[in-house]
Amino acid sequence: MAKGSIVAGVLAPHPPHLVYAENPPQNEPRAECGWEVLRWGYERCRANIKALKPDVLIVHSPHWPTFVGHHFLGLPRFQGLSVDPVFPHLFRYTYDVAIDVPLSLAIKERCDQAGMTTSVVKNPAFRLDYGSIISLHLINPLWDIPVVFISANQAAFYYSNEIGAQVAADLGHATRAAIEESGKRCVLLASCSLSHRHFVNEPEIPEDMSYERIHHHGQYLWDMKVLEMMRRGQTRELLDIMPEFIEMATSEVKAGCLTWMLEAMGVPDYPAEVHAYGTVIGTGNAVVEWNPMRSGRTH
Ligand code: 2X7
Ligand code: FE2
Repeated sequence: MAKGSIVAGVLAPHPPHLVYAENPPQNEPRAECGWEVLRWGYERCRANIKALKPDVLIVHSPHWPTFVGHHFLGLPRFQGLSVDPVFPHLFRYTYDVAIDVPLSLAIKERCDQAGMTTSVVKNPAFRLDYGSIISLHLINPLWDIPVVFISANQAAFYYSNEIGAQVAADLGHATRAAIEESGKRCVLLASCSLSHRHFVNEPEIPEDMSYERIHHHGQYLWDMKVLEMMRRGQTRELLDIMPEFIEMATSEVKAGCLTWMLEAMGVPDYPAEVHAYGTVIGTGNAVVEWNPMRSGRTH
């Protein structure tokens, strides 16, 4: 069997507004428009990912936070209604998701071997988190590729951002080892925003773009700094400043998603492709693709 590989990694933010504005049949609320720059960026990224013909999409999301280790899904199918607790008027999404259970359990096994705490969800009524569902929908609205969900273990981040990063890195290395053994072509999704201060009031028409802007300038400067590092392939340096970015911009990368993905990909030193940057209720969001084939690097 050929060695499995990570064929791409995507920073795939999950504001529910983006699915709301797309009006897919799975989502109840209807929108007129909104957040086009981000949505068009997702469109371009989606085409690149589709061209890679991945066997599996693996997603790590802050909205499946766990406090005793990392959790994995152990059933082949989950169906249900996902409702964003803060934006229930924007996101009420009926999902039907196929899980790659062998790969999910193989990553769990690799984590166990590395001395990490894990557990497996076997409750068919378990409700999948909205962050993962949104990123997966925006990357593959047809849902025709099996997925693996990984929970965000927050215990180490409570201790410090630096220790949190170490645990996220261990998870990344375990993920990569399991993928290589699986023989599968995988795409990783780090489901998070960049800067994450947001407004607490919404306009009467949520998609009224005359209200949409960054929460404050300092936050924008941080987003531009980290995007420039991604565009230059300075990923090691980015990981070095991540603890400070988390503090200064209240960044959602605190959940470990981006660190997990970059570490699993071997800390790529080639330029990432920034498909779009935009704000959603004041937060900074970017769709960014690390694709070794497109950057001229092979595995
Ligand atoms: O979960 C989110 C988010 N991360 C960013 C913006 C708006 C809503 O929800
Ligand atoms: Fe979020």
